[in-house]
Amino acid sequence: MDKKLLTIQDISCFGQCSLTVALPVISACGIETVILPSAVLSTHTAGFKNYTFRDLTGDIPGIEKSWLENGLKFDAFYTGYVCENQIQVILDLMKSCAAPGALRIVDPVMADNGKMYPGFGADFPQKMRRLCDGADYILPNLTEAAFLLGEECKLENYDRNYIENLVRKLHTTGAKNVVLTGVSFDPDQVGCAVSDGTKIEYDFNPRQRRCSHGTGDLFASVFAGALLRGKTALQAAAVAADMVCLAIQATPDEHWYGVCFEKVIPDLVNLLK
Ligand code: PXL
Repeated sequence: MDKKLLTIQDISCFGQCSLTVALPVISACGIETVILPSAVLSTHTAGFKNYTFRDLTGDIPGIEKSWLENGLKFDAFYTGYVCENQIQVILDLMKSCAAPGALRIVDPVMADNGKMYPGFGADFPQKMRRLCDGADYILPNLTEAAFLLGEECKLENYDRNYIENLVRKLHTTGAKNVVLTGVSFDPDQVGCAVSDGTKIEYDFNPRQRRCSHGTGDLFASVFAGALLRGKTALQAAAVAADMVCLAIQATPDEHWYGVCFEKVIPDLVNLLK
């Protein structure tokens, strides 16, 4: 049987992030993608006003029961933006609905550019650590990494030593492999550090002319899809980073709320051939 991946993150109806990116992208990788919405929002929370927010925590146990009664199990789980009080129900579901050897990929979505996203309390990073514990892969950006470790966030003027220490400390969450994003030792290059707990490898791309919302979700979705297609972690991270660059390049300047990943889905299919 082909592998099935379950992704758990919000539906931001408008905004090109979370599930509206993960479902098309992982599907384009040729992987059957099952979704579990953690919440439904009218838009994402970065730059829109008056967004609606419905937390779906209460629906999860019933969905889990229905899946179990139908014998549905998953070969991989990929979690993204989840709600404050949802960690335990997600851990329970990942246990009960796991096929033997199921993989856990956790993108600890909660912060960027030194700041927590709106709506998350100061203790959310501690809760997120529980999701990281036992994960096969975690994919924090530099801000999320510092928050997970309860440290001050350093976004510039750091060296290789700082990054490699950060990566080593991230393994103390209980994560087996760490992919740290947004790493830069040269103003013209940005990339990621990939660690299996014994060695740290890097992948770099030219820095794009601007940052864009939703690139973390695009990176994690491509990474998950490529990994399930049999790529190594470093190869999957490299494909994911290439896709982020292509998507930014395909996005007009006035398109402020996300990246036009739709236009580069053919490139993704080619990169995975
Ligand atoms: O892209 C991460 C993300 C996901 N979901 C929601 C968000 C954000 C970032 O702001 O607001 C609802």
